Amino acid sequence: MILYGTSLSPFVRKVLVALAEKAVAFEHRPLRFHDPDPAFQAASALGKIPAIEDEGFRLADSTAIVAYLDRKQPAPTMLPSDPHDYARAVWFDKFNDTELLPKVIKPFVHRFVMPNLLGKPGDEAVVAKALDKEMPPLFDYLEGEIDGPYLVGGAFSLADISVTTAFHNLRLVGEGVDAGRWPKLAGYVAATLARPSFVKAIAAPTS
Ligand SMILES: N[C@@H](CCC(=O)N[C@@H](CS)C(=O)NCC(=O)O)C(=O)O
Repeated sequence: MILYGTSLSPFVRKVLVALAEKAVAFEHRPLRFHDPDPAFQAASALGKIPAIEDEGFRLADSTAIVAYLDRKQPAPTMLPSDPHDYARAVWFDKFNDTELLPKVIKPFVHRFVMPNLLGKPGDEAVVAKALDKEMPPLFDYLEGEIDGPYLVGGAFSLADISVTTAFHNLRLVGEGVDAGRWPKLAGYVAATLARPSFVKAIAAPTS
């Protein structure tokens, strides 16, 4: 299996963590989104990362790839079988991709991606608004959902991968969860980022 995408991407990191949890062997091509590489373009119609090619099967989208991996290599599962747990894992993945990550990633985009990769200045006003106004209600919600080391079903799952992935990018630009205000979330994020699969995913090549 070939995985396309730099490990700096929180979406690529979702796949890297699932691969590590399942101990699946793969070749990593850590390119950026919209890379002109023809094999990558064939795997990702929209030029987004991550994408995979597995013996001729091509797929882009982190959630779809983790679902594919879960059927191909079921143990340990990232998608619980209990109906309630399964549905909540899908919800937390969607919550991250549509609500949490778009806000949590803003400091990384404005302090790292724009100045370092796009040659444009970042906007600290956007960062301040994200930190002070946009993230707190989402952190409040998560603080109320956390009751132990895992979000769903008493085991590590896609819910934990998704909800945690962008916090590494936040950490890279010197921000994080205020442990005084959100103690459960701060502890949960720190413990999940320290999990061996996350440590391995974070250490994967960025370019
Ligand atoms: N829904 C996709 C989103 C992937 C995505 O947006 N990746 C970013 C990099 S972190 C990207 O490729 N952006 C380029 C673009 O949106 O054109 C997934 O879960 O994989």
